[in-house]
Amino acid sequence: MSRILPGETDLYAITDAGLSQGRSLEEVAGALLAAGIRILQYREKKLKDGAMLEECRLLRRLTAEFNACFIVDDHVDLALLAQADGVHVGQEDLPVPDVRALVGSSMLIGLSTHEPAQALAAHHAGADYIGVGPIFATRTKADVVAPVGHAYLDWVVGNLDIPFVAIGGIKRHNIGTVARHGARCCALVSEFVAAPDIGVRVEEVRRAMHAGL
Ligand code: 3NM
Repeated sequence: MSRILPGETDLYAITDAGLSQGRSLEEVAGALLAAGIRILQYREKKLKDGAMLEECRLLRRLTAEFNACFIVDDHVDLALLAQADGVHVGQEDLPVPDVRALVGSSMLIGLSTHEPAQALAAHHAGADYIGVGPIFATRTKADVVAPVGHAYLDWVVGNLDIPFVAIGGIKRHNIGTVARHGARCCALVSEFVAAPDIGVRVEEVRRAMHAGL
């Protein structure tokens, strides 16, 4: 089990079966972890619960081999059953205090936020970290709010002391500006899982982030 927070590591990867170019979850996750990704989130919107539980257990085994942190999106029950390190919820999912009542104190809870009021509420409710986004336009998440650009990110950097991960439309070519605005951890979906060579892509993204390109 590895409780690693955004900010303790620079990149946060999220799975997406539909964008993975026909590769298996095991292949994609294995490539991400071998490339040094330390936080991996399982995000799956189509499968039934039984199939998702099997995939969560697979990812739990893989992340444990790499001492990486394993987070499950949305599904508190699957996070508990697969002994994940954390669960990530959205604004319309179960409220953070109720999730805490279910998962206890040792499991991380992440909450997606899109504006200052939501970030403050997340902090007060006891979220361990927040998602800050979408920084740029993204087609990966259905029904996502309009991009918040850097304005909301700047507000979080200037006003809150809570671990956070910037997300939404982040790519090799723009991650440098996100880093320059104070994001110490960025989450990427399509840029990683759709890459022809995931290991090479993670290296390129990391280099661009730290160069502030
Ligand atoms: N959450 P990509 S944006 C899962 O703003 C998710 O809360 C967002 O995918 C938020 O890196 C997003 O492919 C999708 O743009 C990000």
